[in-house]
Amino acid sequence: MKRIICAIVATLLLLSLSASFIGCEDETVEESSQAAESKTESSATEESKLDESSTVTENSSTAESSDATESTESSEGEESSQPEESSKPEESSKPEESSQPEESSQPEESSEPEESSQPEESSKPEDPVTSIKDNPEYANVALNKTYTKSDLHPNSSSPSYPDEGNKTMTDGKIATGGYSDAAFMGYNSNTDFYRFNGYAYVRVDLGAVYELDKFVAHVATDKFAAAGIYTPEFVRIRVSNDGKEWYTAGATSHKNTTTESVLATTLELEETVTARYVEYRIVVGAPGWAFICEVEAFGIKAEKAVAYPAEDIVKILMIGNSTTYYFSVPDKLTFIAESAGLNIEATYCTIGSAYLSYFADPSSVHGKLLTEKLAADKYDYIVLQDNSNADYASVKSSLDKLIPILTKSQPQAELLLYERYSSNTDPSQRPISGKRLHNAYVQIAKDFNIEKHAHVSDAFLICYEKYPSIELHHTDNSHHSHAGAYLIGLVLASEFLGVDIDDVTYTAGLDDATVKALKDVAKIACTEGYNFK
Ligand SMILES: [Ca+2]
Repeated sequence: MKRIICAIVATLLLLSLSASFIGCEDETVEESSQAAESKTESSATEESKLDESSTVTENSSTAESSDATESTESSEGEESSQPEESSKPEESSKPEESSQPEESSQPEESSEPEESSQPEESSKPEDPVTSIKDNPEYANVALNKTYTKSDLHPNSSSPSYPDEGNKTMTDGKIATGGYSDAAFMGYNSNTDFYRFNGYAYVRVDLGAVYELDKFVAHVATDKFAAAGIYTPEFVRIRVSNDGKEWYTAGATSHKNTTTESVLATTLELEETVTARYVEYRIVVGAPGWAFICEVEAFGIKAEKAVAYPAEDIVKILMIGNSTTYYFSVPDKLTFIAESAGLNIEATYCTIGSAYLSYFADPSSVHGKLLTEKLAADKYDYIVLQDNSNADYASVKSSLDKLIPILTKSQPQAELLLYERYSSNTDPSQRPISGKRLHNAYVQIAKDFNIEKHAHVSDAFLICYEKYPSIELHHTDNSHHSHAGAYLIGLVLASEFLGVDIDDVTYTAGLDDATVKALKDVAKIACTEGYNFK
């Protein structure tokens, strides 16, 4: 009590002393709020977009048809019709980011006796002095710079949402109208590039090396969910001084909204990085469209390029189909592992409907994709996930061909089995096909001496029984949902990487009760497993 009174007195004293410094706080506040939140007065144009909205819906339904994969088990369509799935991206995972810079300018922080026992507090007051934000040159240095990008549209029937003269992303114009505002560019999770890689990208050449501390992408929100347009789950920011060596600076976060048209998903760094090139990897929310109208990078001219910190990173290659890329399972795994203190990088090698045998044929699209991914990096782990129609004999015959290719190219990599869930659209059949899948993967693990085997089929079966209200399947009633992807990520993180599920703070924007239930399910699946009758 005495300490608190002392602290208050000290604070009051300090407040009066430091009143003259308060002005400098405004600058910081201004920085963080310059997100340029939408002006929603559009709507006049809204009707004229009806035709466009049908284009969007059309395209998003074609999205599925190529996933015909689990043909007998899955039905196609409507990736885009579930607005609520993606309505809570991981804002909760990094709430403190945007508020951190200001802390240091609050005078009372340093005056409280108990604060001084925390070593990091005492170093904070220096930040504003060294911050590049204080430099009068500090600005969005991506403005009007050139860029390259991944493909925008899934097929030729979709002429909408183009890039206007390859300038839309950096022309300073932020959409203020509906989703047909020409300021938007559209990315769709059904493009080949997206499905093979798990992201779409915009790569800006700043023209010179800059010192940067903040990255923003202005994106359309779930306000347009009915048209199949969703807020991206996040944008991963990668930077490079030379266009060859890349460094992952982090991922953006935001508070989702359904009332505003546009939000600024933002990454703010505590330590600056230098870069000439900035890559924005857009990871869509619900499968469907993501609309972007501007990317920004804030900083000042750098005197010289500074080498990136050495990354102690676990690299994982994930080979499979939509059961891996749907709702970005590799990214869910990454965030789950990162929140528990592991630094991992998960690379997609995925094509809708693929069987593992397809990847063993070097002349096929699948085989070429695998060859490219194997040549690109050295992986610590390679995850194998087969089509749900592949029975034990089929998986075994695929792996007889595929494993020699993998071990020849990546002798250091440990193979891991992702025991996939049943994608049967008839819930009453899932225990039967779930058991079949479980048994097949157990036998495969023995045959090929694969030690780590993620019991995802077990987890789904446990969840259906213990928490029937949690919807693990998407609106097609076949693929997994956003919550399903989170559960898969938990099981993979625990069984592949040894992550303690209790240490996981990432929530994927799911509510507390759902996160608690899914963690409970994952723990049971990874220890006892499902009680197959
Ligand atoms: Ca723009």
